Formats: sequence, C-alpha cells, structure tokens
Amino acid sequence: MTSQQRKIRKMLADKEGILLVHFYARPEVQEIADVLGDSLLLAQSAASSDAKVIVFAGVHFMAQSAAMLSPQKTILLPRVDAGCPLADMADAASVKKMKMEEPDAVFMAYVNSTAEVKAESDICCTSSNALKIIKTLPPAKKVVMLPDGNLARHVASVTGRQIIAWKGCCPIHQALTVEEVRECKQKYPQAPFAAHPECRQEVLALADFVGSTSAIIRFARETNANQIIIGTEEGILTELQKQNPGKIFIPASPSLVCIDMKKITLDDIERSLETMQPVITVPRDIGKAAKNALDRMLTAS
Ligand code: CIZ
Repeated sequence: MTSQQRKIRKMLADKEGILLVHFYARPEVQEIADVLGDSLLLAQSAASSDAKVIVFAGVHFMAQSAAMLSPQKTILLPRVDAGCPLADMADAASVKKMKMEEPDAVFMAYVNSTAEVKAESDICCTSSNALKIIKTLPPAKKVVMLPDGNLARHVASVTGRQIIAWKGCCPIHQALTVEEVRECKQKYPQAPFAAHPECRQEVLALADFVGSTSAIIRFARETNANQIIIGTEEGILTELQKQNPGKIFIPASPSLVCIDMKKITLDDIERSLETMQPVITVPRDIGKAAKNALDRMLTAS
C-alpha cells in the first residue's frame, strides 16, 4: 500500500466509513476497497452495512441507489460528475409517456438509470440478475426494459419473453464491433470470447459466454482456457488478473474504457473524506418510489 492509500484507509476507519468500489474503477482504488463488486453487490453491501459513511467509487446512479437504500448514512461520491451516458438515455417524462402507451406492461429498469426513472418503474434489475428477475414477472405480461436496448434484446432472446427494448445503449459496449472481435479470435484462436450483454447482438452472437462482470469473473475462474478475450470495460482486467495470475486476458478492443468510471482518483477520495463532500441525496418522494423498485429487485435476487 502507498502512503496515500494508508492515509485513506485511516480516514475511513476514523469516520466509521467504508469504500465501495466497482470493478470498472481505477486499479489503485480497487486495491483499497472494502467491497469490490458489481452494482448488485455494492447495492446489497450499502443496504446491509452498519458504517456511518459510504464512499462510492463508481458512478452517480450507483451512489444514488446507496443513498436510497441507506438514507441514514452519509453517501459520498468523490466526483459528482462521474455520470453514466446510458442512464441519461431515459428520462422520467419519456417513461411516463411510454406507460400511457403500454398500460399493461411491467416496467423493468436496469439499475443504470436515474432515481427519477426508477421511481416510474415497477422493478429494477442488474446485468447479473436480469434473467432471474424476469422469471419472477407474470409470464403473460409484456415487459418494457430500459434504458439498455442490447440487454433487453439479450434477455428476450434467452427467455423468449415479449420485451419492448428502450432505445438506449452503453456507448462503450456499443462501440465494440464484430470486426474487432473477429480479429482477436483470429489472433488467439484458442481463446473463448466472454462478452457483456450490453454489447450489440451481432457481437454477442460471436461470444462463447455472455454475462455480467461478476459472471465473467466466475467464467474466467472456472474455464480451462488460459487465454480469454474480454468484451467489457477494461477495469475488470485488474480483478481477472489478480484471481488468475496464470491466465492471459485480452481486451476485445482498446476502446473499452469508460472515462466516467475512471474519474475517481485517490486524490478525489482523500479530498472527499476531508471535506465530507459531495454528498449524494435523493428527494424524498422520488426516493421512496425508486426504493420500492430497488427493494423488489433485492427481494427477488
Ligand atoms: O451492474 C453493474 O455493475 C454493471 C454496470 C455491469 C456489470 O455487469 O456488473
């Protein structure tokens, strides 16, 4: 540990705080996490922890979820501008409009959405539990999945459910092309390709495994292959390499880098713990409705 990492750990201990870090965050931040995980694990950890302060090294929607699940705790997001372009592709007014057009449908919001959009939705899901959550919904019901159209199409193709896919996407996963994957496969013919369901359908069609970050990490641990092509944000490589020092992980494209997920640095965390800012809160009325959708997901997970 560097002296700055030690200092941050001491500040966290003094303030009875914990640091929740997403797999896509910077390696030096991942190294000092209390919990390193995907948004589902981080949401569950925020809800169950008895810490007074939660420092979130992820993006805004994740800190918002923590604030709704733990209203009595102080939730710090060291860079308030760490956003999610995918989450911004759905707004409450458009969801309200769609609800009028599809009055009988169940609205299932990916956690990568704003609190306002969650508040308009019936239930949330993450990429790690979407297939499980959809099975809890009445089979005859049409489902509107938002805001990620690729995840919606993937869930529809695996389950055979009638799903209306919102027209949103993660620009990072969307940018991965069939040509890039084919090139990697040609270069590493023995390597299976593990892809995130936020990738385009034609890219997923080339995958040997499709799953969330935590599922890709499990797949990498369990497969006998010692070279694996990774089709998700490159931050995951830190944990993959740590858990599998003998295996080689090949990013499917050099462009799989999310600048928002990389915004929070050790300096930002230190400053945030010094100033106890920026605090993330959610207006009470929105928070209550959004928390219902999150709670339904957590109960079903
Ligand atoms: O749900 C998450 O944490 C995200 C953004 C990706 C994943 O697959 O874990």
